[in-house]
Amino acid sequence: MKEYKYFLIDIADYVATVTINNPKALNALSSPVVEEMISVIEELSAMTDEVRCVVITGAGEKSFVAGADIKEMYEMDPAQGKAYGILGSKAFQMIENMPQPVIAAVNGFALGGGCELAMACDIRIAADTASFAQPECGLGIIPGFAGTQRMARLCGKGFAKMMIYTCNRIKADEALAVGLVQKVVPLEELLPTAKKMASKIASNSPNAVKLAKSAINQGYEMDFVSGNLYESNLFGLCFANSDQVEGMGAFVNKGKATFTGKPLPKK
Ligand code: DAK
Repeated sequence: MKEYKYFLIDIADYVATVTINNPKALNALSSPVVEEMISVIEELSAMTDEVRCVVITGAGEKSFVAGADIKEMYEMDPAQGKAYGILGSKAFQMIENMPQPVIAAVNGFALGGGCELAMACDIRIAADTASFAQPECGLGIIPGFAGTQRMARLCGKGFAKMMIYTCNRIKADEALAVGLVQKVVPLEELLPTAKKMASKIASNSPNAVKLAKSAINQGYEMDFVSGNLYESNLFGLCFANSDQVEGMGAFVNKGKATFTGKPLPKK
């Protein structure tokens, strides 16, 4: 992989651990950080043979991501604001659509764009020290990296409105109660827990996991019947991949499946 100024990347046993490394600004997402993030996602998305699951976290013990860079935004004119919004939204959509699942290991503040980044990931695991907020309305803006959309979809409109209108910060246990995160663990157990979950995902068929991600993400935006049809089409595609033969063959022959995610040769 390329060398990055703001990202540390470790790849082992099919799991890529990506650490956002801008600790002086509590890992705030300045434009250079977001530009690098896009490049990191592009690289990892193309590495499906080596990477089957991604864990994303923040450097240090205090902050996952403290939001978009307020000092940078303070100086922006409308055109620059728009360009920044497009850049950030592109990065988050790329995370949502990358072939591998992404687990956010939320190690501290997940504020504004930080909470939005976590919501763009497939699964969120929080340290018990983590906190979440959308403070934008207190800064004269609204969430701009799809926070209004993803929070309402993940936790319901009432919760999203309460969080966004009040700018109140909530703790990890409250985030768990509303489904904003899926698990809360002590800080020292955060990365081991996230990596263990990532390894479990990586042990399954990468083709099936990729298609399941697409079925859930795309189908969620459709009416039920269309989503069900979309799922059926992807289900059919499973049978064009060696993982289906491997997985079912292992069951039939009482063995253990070793998945590659490779397509079957065309008949
Ligand atoms: N941006 C820039 N720098 C930040 C930052 C941020 N979001 N958060 C913290 N820092 C910097 C601080 O300025 C400080 O730097 P120095 O002053 O030492 O140079 C350093 O990080 C340490 O922070 P503190 O000294 O403040 O540390 P504390 O422990 O006292 O407080 C805190 C931690 C996280 C509670 C506090 O730093 C804080 O309230 N930070 C701001 C959190 C926040 O409001 N975040 C939301 C940002 S708004 C858009 C799309 C999306 C967005 C915007 C536009 N478009 C469509 C255009 C998203 C907006 C947001 O995310």
